[in-house]
Amino acid sequence: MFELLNQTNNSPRISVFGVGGCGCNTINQLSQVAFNDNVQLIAVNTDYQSLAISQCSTRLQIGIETTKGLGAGAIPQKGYDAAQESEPEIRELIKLSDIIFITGGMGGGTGTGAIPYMASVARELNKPLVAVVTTPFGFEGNKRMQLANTGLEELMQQADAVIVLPNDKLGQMLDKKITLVNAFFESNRILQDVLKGVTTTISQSGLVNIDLNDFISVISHQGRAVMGVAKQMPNEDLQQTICNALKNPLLEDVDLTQAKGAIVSIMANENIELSQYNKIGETLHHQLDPSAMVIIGLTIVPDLDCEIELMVIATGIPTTERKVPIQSTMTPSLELKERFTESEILNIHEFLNAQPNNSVDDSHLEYNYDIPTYSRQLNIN
Ligand SMILES: Nc1nc2c(ncn2[C@@H]2O[C@H](COP(=O)(O)OP(=O)(O)OP(=O)(O)O)[C@@H](O)[C@H]2O)c(=O)[nH]1
Ligand SMILES: [Mg+2]
Repeated sequence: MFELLNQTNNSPRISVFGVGGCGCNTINQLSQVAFNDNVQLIAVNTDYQSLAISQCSTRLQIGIETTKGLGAGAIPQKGYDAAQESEPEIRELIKLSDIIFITGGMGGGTGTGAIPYMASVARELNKPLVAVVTTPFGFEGNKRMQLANTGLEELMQQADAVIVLPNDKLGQMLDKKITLVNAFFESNRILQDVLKGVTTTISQSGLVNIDLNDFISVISHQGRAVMGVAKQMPNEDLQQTICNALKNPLLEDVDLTQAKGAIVSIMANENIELSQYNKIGETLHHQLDPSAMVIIGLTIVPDLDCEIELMVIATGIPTTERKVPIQSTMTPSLELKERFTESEILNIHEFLNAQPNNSVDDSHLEYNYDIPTYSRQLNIN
């Protein structure tokens, strides 16, 4: 005789940390979207003012002693110290999570310093972590780019998968007259779409199920990663849809043929054909490293607004950076401390003044955007 056991809700808990001004903007944007109860959004900042306007219910002010409620002044060392000061709270939040997404901008103080530190805590606690970070616009200056690169290098040593969104791509790929706020909105939306895909995939039981361990297996291929979502409309080419999901033009250019793993979530109505399902697998195998581990899940959604919707995360794309063993979170890397001691004050006034007039409607932005401090002073919003 068998008896079905009562099952408690044991869907994985997904925590999304938005760190610094950029990270909090993303979290504010995500707060407007309905995720299921297993997703927790957490705004993390040194800057009290930015947290005060955040619409996220879980907010963590880090480094109260270190920055006295101000930002980290584009000094990553301060962001690092702030995270270290608040390690007990960070640790508690991470312990409660099964999967962690961490997002923010590299090049400022808080995100650049705190994100690698937080990733090191997650690593120590053995929690899978995907970092989604921006790199600065070229006009923000070489020094800022250098700080961003150093932060990114440090992050690569701590995080499982690192997805990079170069802000310069926003200028290249989007309408030249787009407002700064709308451009940020587009970049932050990539994480929004993928989160939606990941939560649907992992927390619902699909026809072909993907569970937490599948996710961990793919994510643990350390390195750069890409992610994306694409829809196939009637009469559209399925292969093209797969390419669209894999090659979002706002992501950094990576060599997909070296990707060592991919997780693919397919949503389709009940008419999906076996040949379509096969084609997705085959196309991915052709695009990635031949030895790549590809896990494909399928969820039947009867009222889908397209033929097929795909969410892909491809991982394990090598970079030239050397991986080093994790540092104990209690003994910060001296090397990192030294690298983050200098910073220049950013001056992009001239650039912003040279921008074309805003012509794109931004009325969909119902939340307060934390415009980076440099432009806040100029009252650009
Ligand atoms: N794509 C995108 N990039 C952003 C956004 N906000 C800021 N940035 C970028 O992120 C970088 C870091 O800026 P912030 O996130 O404001 O810096 P911070 O981490 O708060 O650092 P401090 O203010 O110095 O403590 C900037 O140089 C911008 O390139 C955003 O909403 N979207
Ligand atoms: Mg800030």
